[in-house]
Amino acid sequence: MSSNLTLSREDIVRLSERFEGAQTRAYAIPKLTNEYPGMTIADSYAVQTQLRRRFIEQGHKLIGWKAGLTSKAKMVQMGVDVPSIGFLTDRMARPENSAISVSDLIHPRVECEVAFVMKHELRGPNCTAEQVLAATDYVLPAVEVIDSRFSGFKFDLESVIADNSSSARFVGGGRARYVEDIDLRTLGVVIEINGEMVAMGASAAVLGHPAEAIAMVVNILAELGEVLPAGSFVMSGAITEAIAVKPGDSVVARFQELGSVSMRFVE
Ligand code: OOG
Ligand code: MG
Repeated sequence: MSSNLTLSREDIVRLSERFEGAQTRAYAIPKLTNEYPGMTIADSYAVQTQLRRRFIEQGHKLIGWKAGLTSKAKMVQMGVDVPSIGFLTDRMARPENSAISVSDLIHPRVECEVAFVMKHELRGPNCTAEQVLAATDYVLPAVEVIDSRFSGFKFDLESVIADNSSSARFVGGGRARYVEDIDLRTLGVVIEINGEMVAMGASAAVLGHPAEAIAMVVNILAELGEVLPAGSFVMSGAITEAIAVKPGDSVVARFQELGSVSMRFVE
């Protein structure tokens, strides 16, 4: 992937600083391709990698990865037709049933996802869904709170990957299950906000089977020269479109077989 770089080392470092500022101080910036129309996906992952290194240097702990834009509903909503990945750190995690502040976010949206916890390391390329299932310790339901750093939540694939695929917060919870005990393809999910159903779907919406999304994460990691370590927490991508939230909103994501995940949003 590094062979397709068009940005200089200086540009990559400067852009990672731009994202760090926008994330930590919660302000929107124009999408990157306005300034760098010729940038490539390799450039985008180079900026994301630099951002990850900056956070790790500051003491953030890498706890896993996420797949993004893995369902038709998300691709249609965002106008992008290729999935992406992003990294997850300890600073993004929030406890189940907690109050999540929106004052340090720009325009948060919630998504419901199946999360995998790995018992064995996985390496690409050519990682398959079968290998993912064999390497999985258990799955659990999760809600991701995404927050694009781009104005109007508008972007293209190059821009969103550089922005760590809009990663902001996430909440894992519900009931953990072994993959052999459930059919991961047919899990129904419902999202409720303030008691009203706002979205619903089934897990096959994610690339036909959520384990396919984890295999994709492993194969993109291989292109970045990385492996997926044992113990990683990996989210497979939103099943339905993302739903905007505001202070006062109470969110419950109900998953068939996996229980529910709740949180509320405050100022
Ligand atoms: C990009 C991140 C998408 C998902 O689960 O599809 C994502 C975005 O839509 O802002 O996290
Ligand atoms: Mg997501």
